[in-house]
Amino acid sequence: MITPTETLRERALAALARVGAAPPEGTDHPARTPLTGDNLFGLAAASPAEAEQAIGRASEAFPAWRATPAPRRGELVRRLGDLLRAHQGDLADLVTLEAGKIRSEALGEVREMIDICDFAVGLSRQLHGRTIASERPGHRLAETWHPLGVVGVISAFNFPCAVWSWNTAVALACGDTVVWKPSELTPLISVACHTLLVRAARDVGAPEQVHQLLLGDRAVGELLVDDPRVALLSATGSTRMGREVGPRVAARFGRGLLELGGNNAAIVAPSADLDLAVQGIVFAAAGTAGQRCTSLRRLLVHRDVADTLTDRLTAAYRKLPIGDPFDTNTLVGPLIHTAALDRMRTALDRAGAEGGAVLAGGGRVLTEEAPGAAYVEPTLVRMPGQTGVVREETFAPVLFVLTYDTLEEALALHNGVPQGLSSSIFTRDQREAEVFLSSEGSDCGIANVNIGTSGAEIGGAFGGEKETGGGRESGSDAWRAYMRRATNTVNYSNELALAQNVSFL
Ligand code: UN1
Repeated sequence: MITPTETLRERALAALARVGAAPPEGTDHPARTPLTGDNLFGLAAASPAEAEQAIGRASEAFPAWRATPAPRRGELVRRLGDLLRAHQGDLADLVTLEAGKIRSEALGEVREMIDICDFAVGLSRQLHGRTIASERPGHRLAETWHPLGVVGVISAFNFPCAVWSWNTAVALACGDTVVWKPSELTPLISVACHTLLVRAARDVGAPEQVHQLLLGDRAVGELLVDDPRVALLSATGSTRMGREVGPRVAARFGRGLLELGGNNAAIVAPSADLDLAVQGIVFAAAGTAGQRCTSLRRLLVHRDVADTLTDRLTAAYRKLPIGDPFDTNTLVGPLIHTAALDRMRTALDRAGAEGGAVLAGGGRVLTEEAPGAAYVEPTLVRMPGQTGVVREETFAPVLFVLTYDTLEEALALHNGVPQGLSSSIFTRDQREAEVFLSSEGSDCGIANVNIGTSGAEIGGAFGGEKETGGGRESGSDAWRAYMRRATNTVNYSNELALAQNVSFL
């Protein structure tokens, strides 16, 4: 049973009311749900003039925010974290309603927001630079980190609020102001998060203008991309989008932080603990209906264990409960829309033409109950090699299985795709694990051992290489992208000594 649209609408209204958001009104920006494929409400999109004004407000708010001591800025983020904690269930409802995530993953996404707020509060007391040994007597060489300006955040439907929070919690602690353009597919969760942030600002006496929300289509995003007042543009989405955005931001000497497509692989070595591998693989490949940037898309299995592993995976895939993500038994919710289903079918057709054999799944389900939605069976496809379709990212639960004989061959296949986000190896051989993590191993921004490719913690830096765009968000020292560095040379002697022993005058 799929929850009827009217019930979903009521659920959305109730969640919005509890977070204190105004009821949606408007016509030009639909809010829809992938659970049934129906529209829930109409919302108002920002006009180009309104978008300009919002960027203006964020820009005007910057000088005062920059001058606010960082630990005081952290108080805003702490309050935001408190409000996110208090509204976990409401926010998770909206994530499920708009992105189709199952309850535990929707709550997990909200948890990620709370975690990054905690992280950013601590960070607000740790924005430190280095002191460096000067080559001159009586000199001090140091670096200071300053707030950067307005940060534009463009986020995708699949992590409609966590990716915003990685950027926003860190940017606010760093003294930046934020303009957010969420995915057109997830406006309600964006309104809810914005409402809570505005409330947090009121509660702690911070200026509300430090955060601006812009609902709208591509044109609104383009304004952010091209506006010289936007010092950093952090964009999450497809490689195609990044190819357009990156050069445009660079052309105006803005900073870009890109988190683009992944084509993540796991290597399964002969020594792997197969119980653990099966669990890790199924979550990474079929979880979130294969719609994470970090979803597992390629499985490189040693020939000795290939049949055993594929048999076990096939059995596990056949048992996966697909359906209404509000049903606590469901593990696989819908794809975001029927266009995603079309792309999945095209990929499967191509795989067939390139010699692939479907081992499990591949079908569409619940077509009668929800004709406008796209519920699909996670699909396992055995491929004869790393053909064209395997080298591309298809944002759906399709896992291509390839076999290998030597680790060298596995690594060549592993790195032989244009993307470089996440990766993993299942092995009990320490030497193999270390090779995989070494400079000769995985070429990705994330490399794991005995755990799948998805589900990174916020404490590490998140992002990847090659066509994934090179950006790093979230934890570790990713905050540096949100600040500007000044190198300071201070002469506390009575002499003017020039560097490199230069003499003059
Ligand atoms: C994304 O899909 O854009 O590592 C982000 C993960 C999550 C974030 C994914 N923590 O799967």
